[in-house]
Parts: sequence; structure tokens; C-alpha cells
Amino acid sequence: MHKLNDDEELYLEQIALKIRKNVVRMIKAGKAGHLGGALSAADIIAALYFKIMKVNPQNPGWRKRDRFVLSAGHKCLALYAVLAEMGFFNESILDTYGSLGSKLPGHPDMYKLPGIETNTGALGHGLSIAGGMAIGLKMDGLDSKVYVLMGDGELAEGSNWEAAAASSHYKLDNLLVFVDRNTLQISGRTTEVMNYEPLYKRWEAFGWCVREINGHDLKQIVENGTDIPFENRKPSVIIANTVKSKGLSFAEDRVNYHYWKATPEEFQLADQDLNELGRRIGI
Ligand SMILES: Cc1ncc(C[n+]2csc(CCOP(=O)(O)OP(=O)(O)O)c2C)c(N)n1
Ligand SMILES: [Mg+2]
Repeated sequence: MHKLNDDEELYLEQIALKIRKNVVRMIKAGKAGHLGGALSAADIIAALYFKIMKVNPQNPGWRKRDRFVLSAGHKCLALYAVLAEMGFFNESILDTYGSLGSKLPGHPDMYKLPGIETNTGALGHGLSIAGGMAIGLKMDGLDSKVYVLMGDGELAEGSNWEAAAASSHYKLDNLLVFVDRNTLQISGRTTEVMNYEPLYKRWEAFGWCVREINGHDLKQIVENGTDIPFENRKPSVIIANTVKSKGLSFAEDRVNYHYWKATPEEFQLADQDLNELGRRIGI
């Protein structure tokens, strides 16, 4: 387990802010994009890449790397931003979002961009893929881990629960799921569209070791994310309570910012909010 000190926390806050700024930058370039889920997950993704996982931007296919599966593929703007920040590719590629032939499609494509482990976008498949990776790593005698980021609305896909059962059956203690529980999905509150609460008890009933954290608290994310397995011979899941569109005051916790086709006035507001946050944390 790694405990973040204050300097490390500030550094990760700065990375998370850069991710948020670059998410908005890509949406500006592409004229629209999935905003809310990228921003609710920005802190988790910053912590994963900059503190928790072993990856090598100079050698994306390094055999001993940890694997990251963005099961909720529509959050990919946050993934593109962190991969650019890590140096997997030149940051200028971010400005091609939305243009023909871009390496940054609306959902991630492992054949187009270094650092993408698997194609996602159709919800409900990432956990099955990750389970297969986790089994494969064990068979190869590697101690690498598989990290998965899922949406809370995504959990309504039944295939997830087959994968959850299989992961505990095969004792995949090299697997850690983050559920970004922002309580919204595409068309409303998750509890109203398709209720899967209480999440904690459901995961537990499927044989997982469960923890619940504040998904914007970088200390909690790192402390728990570096502490796996929570229990030997069991897969681990962190239910991360978050706010959809976190960081943009006019959009936070509002369903209509799941996908954002912004007006120039809204872009101005977004820049104001993020620059203000930057002034507070020194960038
Ligand atoms: C199989 C499938 N059905 C429907 C969709 C359309 N869709 C895209 S995002 C989304 C909502 C996802 O909500 P959640 O998992 O909570 O994501 P977040 O709130 O983090 O954006 C839906 C239904 C999809 N991508 N795949
Ligand atoms: Mg959600």
C-alpha cells in the first residue's frame, strides 16, 4: 500500500486538472463529445497512470506491464488525455479529435493508438476481457495486475455479472475494478433507469472483496488502488463515489452533460472554472 504525501497529492491534482483541460480541448476540436463520464473519472485515471500502474510509454507492449481496460469506452477522452500526458504519443494529436482519420475515435481503438489495451465502447464487455487477461497473466507466471474502469450505469448490462461470477470462481486476485459511481447514466439517475443498488452488497454476493471511497480524493484512490488484493484469492472492487462532469460548475451532476455539444459561452465558462482551479493548485 502506498500512502500519498501532500506533495504527491498536489502533483496528481495538477495531472487531473490537465486531463480535464485536455478533455475540454478535444471537445472543442471535435465540436462535441462525452464530457460527464470523462470528468468524473479524471482523478481515478490520473492516479492509475501516474501512481498505481506499471506501464512504459516507450514500450507500450512491455510484457510485464499492468493492463488497463476502459470498460466504459465512452470515457475515452480522459484516457487519451492521460496517455498523452504520460508520453505515449505527441500531445498535438489531441487536436485531431473528431477529424477524419484521427487516431482518437469516439471510442478507443487499440489498432490506432499506442497504450490502448483493448477496444471498448459497447458497454458490458470490459470485465470479461479483463478477466481473460488476468487468467492469462497468471498462466504466464507474471505478477502484473489488470485494472478496469466501469460506469455505474454500465452495470445494468447482464454480461458484467457473468464476468463478475467467473472472476471470483477463478480467484482472480490480480484484478481490480473501479466503479465510477456518479449516479447518472445516459438518460437519468441509475437508480431510476435500472437500479443495481445496493452495489456494495451485490459485488460482495458475487464473491468480490469490496471497498467504497470518495473517487475525487486522490489519497483514498492511491491508498486503496495500491493495496490489492484486498484479500488473497479474491478479485477486488472499489466503488468510487464521484460527481458527473466534476470540475465544471454549470455541468456537475447534470444528465444533459453526458454528451456535450457546447456553445461558445459554455466553453468560456469551462475555461474560467478550470483556470480558477489551476490558480488554486499552482498551474
Ligand atoms: C451496449 C451498449 N448499450 C448502450 C450504449 C449507449 N451508452 C453510452 S454511454 C451510456 C450510459 C453509461 O452510463 P455510465 O456507465 O454510468 O457512464 P458515465 O455515467 O460514467 O458516463 C449508454 C447507455 C452503449 N455504449 N453500449
Ligand atoms: Mg454513471
